[in-house]
Amino acid sequence: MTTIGFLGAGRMGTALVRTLLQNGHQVQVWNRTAEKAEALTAFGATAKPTPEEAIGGVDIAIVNLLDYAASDAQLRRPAVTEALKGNLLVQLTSGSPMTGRETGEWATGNGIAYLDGAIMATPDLIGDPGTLVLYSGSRPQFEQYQALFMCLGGKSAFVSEDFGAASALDSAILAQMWGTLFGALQALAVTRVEKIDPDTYATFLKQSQPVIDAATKDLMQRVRDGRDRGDEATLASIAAHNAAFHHLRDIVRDRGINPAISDAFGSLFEAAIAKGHQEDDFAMLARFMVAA
Ligand code: FVH
Repeated sequence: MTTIGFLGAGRMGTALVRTLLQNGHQVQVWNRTAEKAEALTAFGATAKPTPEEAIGGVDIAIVNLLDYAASDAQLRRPAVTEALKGNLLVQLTSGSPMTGRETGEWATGNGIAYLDGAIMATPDLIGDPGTLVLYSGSRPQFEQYQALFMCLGGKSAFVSEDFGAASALDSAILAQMWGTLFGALQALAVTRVEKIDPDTYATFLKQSQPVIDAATKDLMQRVRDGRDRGDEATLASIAAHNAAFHHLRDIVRDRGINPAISDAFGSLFEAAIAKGHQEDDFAMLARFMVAA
């Protein structure tokens, strides 16, 4: 089995280390607060007092710290960088596409193979067959250790050799999740001021979900294909959406709901209508999300 040097024993780091140990790998672990690394010895890990000792003589170094600032503060120390040379560094700290690319360039420049990862799960799901962890960077190294990566999440996948690709996908998927969560906050504010029982709302939402899912699928396909003009297959024009949106805006205004979320919706409708797109498809709003 593979010997792994692991930096980080927080909630996620602990879940990752325990899963690696359960799958027969040897893990040397360092954590800023040493007690958390020591706790992992009960599961077969070896606790190390410094990061350079944790990643010395291993096949793979895996990092899962709070952020890239914390990670860089360790990885860029000469003793740690030297210990990494000729090995594979797998970064499982959450980051942006920019930090992924910058770290990939730093690693490559120092003779370190690099994979930038994005964990699309909470610690309790690590090791499950349905768990997704995305990787980007060195394809040969992903393929060499694919079985190890798959033990952390059965749906794990290699995205591309662009070091930033995994984090870009992570942020896009999180954006769609936050859209749903903030939409739920808006909806529950309406149910609250209109004194609608939350469970009643949940029941009718579930019955409406196929309509929401179909509209989301149609939007994503239209944006992909550039079919954003109104056509015979348009489900609802911007004008139709905007007319219904104003009912929400009236509730927000009249019932004292925080307008932050509805203002965001309104700003996109107003921008598109100001440019004469009222009869175009909702997909036309995508043009107002990214400067041409
Ligand atoms: N928890 C989750 O569901 C998400 C799922 C998606 C991926 N994230 C990312 O994983 C990274 C770690 O998150 P976490 O939930 O494990 O966070 P904590 O339990 O707070 O552990 C943080 C570890 O980082 C160490 N640390 C913090 N600051 C420093 C520093 N300046 N120098 C060295 N180490 C530092 C901390 O050490 P300690 O406090 O125990 O001494 C923990 O080991 C994160 O990127 C999530 O976005 C998790």
